[in-house]
Amino acid sequence: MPQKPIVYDAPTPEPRATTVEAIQAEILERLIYSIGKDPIVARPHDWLAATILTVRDRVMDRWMESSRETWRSSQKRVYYLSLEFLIGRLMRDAMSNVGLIEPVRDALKNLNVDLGDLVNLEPDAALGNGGLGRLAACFLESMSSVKIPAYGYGIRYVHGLFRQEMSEGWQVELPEEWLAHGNPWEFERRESAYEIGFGGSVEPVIDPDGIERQEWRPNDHVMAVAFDTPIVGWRGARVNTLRLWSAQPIDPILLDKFNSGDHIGALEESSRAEAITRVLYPADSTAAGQELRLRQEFFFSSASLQDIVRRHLQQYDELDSLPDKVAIQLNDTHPAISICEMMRILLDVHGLEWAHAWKLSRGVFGYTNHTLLPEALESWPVALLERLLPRHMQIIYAINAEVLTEARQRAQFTDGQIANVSLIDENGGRRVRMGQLAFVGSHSTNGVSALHTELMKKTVFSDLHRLYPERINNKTNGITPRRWLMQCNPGLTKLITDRIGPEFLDNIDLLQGLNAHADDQNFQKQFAAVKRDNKVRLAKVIKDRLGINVSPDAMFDVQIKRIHEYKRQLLNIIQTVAAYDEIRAHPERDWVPRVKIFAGKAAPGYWNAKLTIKLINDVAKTINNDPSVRGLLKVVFLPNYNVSLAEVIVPAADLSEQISTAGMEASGTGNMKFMANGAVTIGTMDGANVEMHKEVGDDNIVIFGLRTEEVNEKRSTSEVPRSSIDASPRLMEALESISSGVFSPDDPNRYRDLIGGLYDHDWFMVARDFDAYVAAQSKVDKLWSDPRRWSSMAIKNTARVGYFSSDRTIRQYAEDIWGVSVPET
Ligand code: B1H
Repeated sequence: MPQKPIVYDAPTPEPRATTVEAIQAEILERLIYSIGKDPIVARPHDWLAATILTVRDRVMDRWMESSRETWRSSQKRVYYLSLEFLIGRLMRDAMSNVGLIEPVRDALKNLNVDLGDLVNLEPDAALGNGGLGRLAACFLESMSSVKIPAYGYGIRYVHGLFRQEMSEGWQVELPEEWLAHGNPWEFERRESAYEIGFGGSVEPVIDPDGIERQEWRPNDHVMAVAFDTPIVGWRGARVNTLRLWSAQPIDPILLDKFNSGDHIGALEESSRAEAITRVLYPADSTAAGQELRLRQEFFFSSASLQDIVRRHLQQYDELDSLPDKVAIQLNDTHPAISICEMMRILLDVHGLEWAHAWKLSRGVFGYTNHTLLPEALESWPVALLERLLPRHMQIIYAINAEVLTEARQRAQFTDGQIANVSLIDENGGRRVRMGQLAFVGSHSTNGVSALHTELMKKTVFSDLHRLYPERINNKTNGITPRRWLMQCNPGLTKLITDRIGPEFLDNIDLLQGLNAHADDQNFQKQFAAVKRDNKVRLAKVIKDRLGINVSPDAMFDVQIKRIHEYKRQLLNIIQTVAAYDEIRAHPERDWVPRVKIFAGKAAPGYWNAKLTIKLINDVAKTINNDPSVRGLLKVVFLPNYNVSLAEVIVPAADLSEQISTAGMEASGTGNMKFMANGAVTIGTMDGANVEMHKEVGDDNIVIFGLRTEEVNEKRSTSEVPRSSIDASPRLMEALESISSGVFSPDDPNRYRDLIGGLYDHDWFMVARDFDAYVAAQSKVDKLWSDPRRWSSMAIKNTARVGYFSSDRTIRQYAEDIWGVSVPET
């Protein structure tokens, strides 16, 4: 029953006061009346919940106002569909964006509670693996900050990304429990629940007006229930909604079974339904491939699409305006089945003609590609789709027929080209390629850095690009400067404010004003002092968690990210071993003291990644306990890398390691966070590093290694890696020591195969980039030895980070893809 919201301007209660007294009173009130705890016995988690509820109240007015405004002015809405939102903690972010940090701190102090302790108690919402999920979280914050009416749609996983523990240097995965103490941020919306079907059959039916339609009759259903979280923008510009779906059984207890005495069997449906949203797949840059994953993808796509169409009809009562009022961005192909679901809703539920539905649908969708790695390109067996989503499979065939006819007739494609653009991969078992589906079903397909976008045109999507030459466009990634500068680095934020004024807080491009101070000795000293404070803070974390002493005067050389062969943690650790050998061989030289800091999780089934973690820990143990290095070199692996740990490590980094094999990292976003916080990058010409190099200039970044074309050339010719190993005594010695068991005396063969791979094929060019990397590291040492030079570089990195703000990225999406006008700041 479509129903209009009647009252736009109903009187609302006064917004909550933000004085210390009012906040203090409300925290107490919440503690007693919402949490049900006497302040005398309240535990830290109770105080946290009461504080979050108090902060949340101060976001509510803006939240409602924001959605009213969207209704009232009939603005276009943007929907960001993502299987991952790697949000981290929300409380400090929300308080900071609405200017409540000081009053809340004081209010809590009067209650004898420390705000910092509470902030650290909040669990990370780790509903994502890495860059792709974190990008979605930065985008949500930026869409609110630049005042775009937007919704994030995703899954409310009961268990986010696994917790990583170390057992004798090996990764052990434990379940993550972010909801264990409840989640005070969310609102359950039982009224926003949709039925999601699976399986069954498709039957032709005749309309009242005599037209034949297809009707899907699923034989399996679950409910999708919405949970909403407010996402507040900078200075409360706008509050948008993150709507996460939770799967629940339609019939929680199968009464027939229950009554016949089968009490466990009666709960079967409940467990089966709830399985869908139980856990995040922990694979970064690899397609998961299991049926449950496809169920997750369809479950959240269908719920989101039903919700979007319902909201649109409620306001506009017709569908022709969909592309004018709705933009849906697909975060990679994980939600690509949405395209078929949209078509099904338009065709089967609303009776539109194919051509009409296709035009509307394509007008609505945009697709972002995040990787070209073959193992990450999703494809599903035709047989599986036919069984689980028979109607959607029919629609895929119909879309394919249309595309292939067009390719043949308009573009005169050859058989080879037809095979490339087809949605069906015929090699080795027929499979549906989700990238091709997302591309043809959207009016825009974008890459996430300039280099990556060019590679899209040349490789995976070359023929589709020929067929639709206007469709591919670039939107270089960005990060939110609120979380990744202002909140995580208050010391630096204050220093910058004192120097160039507070205007940069609202216009990040004004950081450019720091260029003029980059060579000012006094400013350099202050900048270095802030960095040192952050390093002291990190050194304490390292001491507390690992018992390792590191000196804040050493260079903090940091590589933190998912562990993956293409990211080349192996290159870094082999260079560390080579440096260790050199220090011992020439103790008299003037070595630059370094702390090599690593952190990151490996996908549970990714053996080489897990072995790399063990190798880092083995090397760490040997080096850290060897008195002959005299503390000149330390190696640290910090367990359980997550957003909150990144917020402590990034501000303390001197050197940022961005050393992926050229052509393999689509963009990277960690690189930008380090840049904002005044670290110097050592990196390859890959992903967004290329654009960072352009922004800071060759003098303020250390670039090394093979370029993309050279990597391709080496891979395609039979050039063997062995020659680069033979030509480099340093490399040979390091490899020999690792593979002969110097670091693993308990199991001397542990690293034989891992290192052996470098001699055989060396797909990731570790051996072939080694000497260049060592030379680049020596250059880093030289630069470090001139503190004025180093400070100048560091300051210029911060000064020039403006382009990598996700506000800029979002403005470009809005203008070029979504057709949404963004108000000037
Ligand atoms: C990125 C992924 C990814 N690209 C499959 N692709 C996944 C692929 O669970 N899965 O099936 C999960 C994640 N993640 C990253 O996206 C890129 O590697 C980064 O270079 C990029 O910065 C980031 C954001 O665009």
